[in-house]
Amino acid sequence: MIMKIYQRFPIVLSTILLPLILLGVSGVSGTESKSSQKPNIVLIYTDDIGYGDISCNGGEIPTPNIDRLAKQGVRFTNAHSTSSTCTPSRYGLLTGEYPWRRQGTGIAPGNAGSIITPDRFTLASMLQKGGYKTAAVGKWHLGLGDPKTGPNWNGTITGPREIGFDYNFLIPATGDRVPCVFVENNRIANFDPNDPIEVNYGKKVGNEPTGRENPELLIMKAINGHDQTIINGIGRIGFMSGGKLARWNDETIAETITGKAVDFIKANKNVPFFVYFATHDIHVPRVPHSKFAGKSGHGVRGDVILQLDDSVGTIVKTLEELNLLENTLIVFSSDNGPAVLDGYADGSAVSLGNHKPTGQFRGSKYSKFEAGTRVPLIVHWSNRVKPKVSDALVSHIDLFASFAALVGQVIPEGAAPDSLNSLSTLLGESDESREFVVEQGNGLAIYSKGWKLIPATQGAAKSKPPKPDAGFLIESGIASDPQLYNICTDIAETENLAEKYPDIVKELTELLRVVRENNKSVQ
Ligand code: NG6
Ligand code: CA
Repeated sequence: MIMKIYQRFPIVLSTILLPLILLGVSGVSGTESKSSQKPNIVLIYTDDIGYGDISCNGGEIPTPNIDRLAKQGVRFTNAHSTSSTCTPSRYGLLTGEYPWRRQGTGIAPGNAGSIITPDRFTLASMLQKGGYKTAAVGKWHLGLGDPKTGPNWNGTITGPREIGFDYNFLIPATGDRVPCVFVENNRIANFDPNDPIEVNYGKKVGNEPTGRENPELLIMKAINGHDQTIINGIGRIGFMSGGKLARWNDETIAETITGKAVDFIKANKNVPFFVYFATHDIHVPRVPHSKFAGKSGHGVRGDVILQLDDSVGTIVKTLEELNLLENTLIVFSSDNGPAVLDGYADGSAVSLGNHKPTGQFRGSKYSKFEAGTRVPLIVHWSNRVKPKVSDALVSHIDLFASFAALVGQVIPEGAAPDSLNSLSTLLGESDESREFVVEQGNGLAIYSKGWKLIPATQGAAKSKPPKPDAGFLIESGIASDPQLYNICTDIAETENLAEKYPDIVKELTELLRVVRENNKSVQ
């Protein structure tokens, strides 16, 4: 097997290089008439939606709008985000570089400085260069402002605009982190200069109650540190004061950000546009609008799945009404696998019933087991994509080079170093798999040709098979012994075959070493 991997490695590189060189030679730049035919691109990047959370993947909560995209498009069964948490996944998606190659790409606090600096060539700047109007709407969680000192909340807040997004409307970090305000085009939306905002992740600021001091004021019980400043009755991570007029209403986050995405689409209907629509759903805190509260029969987590599906429906309906659906490439996916209990005791665990957020996979968000990064992926484009279920191995890291190929943009040397053009697979025109994917949890795992290796972690406990009927487990995958699973025959990663196949352990260990040490996937 070693030989196979090593023989194929250069082949992969040449299949990547060749199209790039060809594009370079032909110098595709896009004339006016051509650019008007370019497909619009809407990338719906959901938060913590597990593989099994949508009904077309077997979920119990109906998601008719998402299912419609799947029915008319390509539904992938083996698609991966780069990481099993948000910040690194989004970093990988937007830069085409594996996040673990860079320091500072872990889950970011709400006052982190910009993690992707203005000198970087990003997915958005590539599309902007290709003639697209670009927008980032929704959850950001990639830091803002000065990379070292963080944002100036009461002034100009640099960030997405500086890395290729013409328009932005953002939740700065996550719903469970302060500041609980929206940022629109580099300023706090509804900012009142007489009520300046202060944010601190170390010590209390202002005199508003915290979840720790006043748990009786909380509308949902906080666990694991979600007990700092209380905003709208919910304990958050971090402390904030001021900005009272600017604070969001948790119940209307979904409709607010969906409305902003719709407005952007309407305003740009006559030019090619790219919308990175990063939903807050279904991250914690889960506060469904009254339209959805209690409607799923599976608690608030189910209700926000309904809410997410409604947002997707609103976007699709807008495209349809504007006659744009046929020529819009819609990509639907998630930044990482599912969590059920993630900071608030909101009753989600007991409300699951037969709903399995992870589908048949082991692990969860934060995990190196499959459920950490194996996420839903649907590609819809009526003009070009034919309905299909694809089992090809694909990764978010490749969206950058694939979109570049689609719009005829050449990626400058050094940019998007891990992104390979897999456009034909993404459009369902080919079944070609990636050679491997690296799965980042707390540490790295590698998956290639049906085998999955989770290398040993020094000092950890020995690996254990999952307990039958253990319900929803947060499992990191960290263990002191190497774990090898044959995903083709054991999709739930139950039987560790590392002792039985030491050669495969060695080969995958070596492949992972090469990928890490090369500093790039594209030569
Ligand atoms: C974790 C939080 C979790 C969530 C996550 C980020 C604790 C104990 N847990 O650190 O609640 O906010 O970060 O989720 O603080 S993500 O989807 O944005 O990566
Ligand atoms: Ca997430």
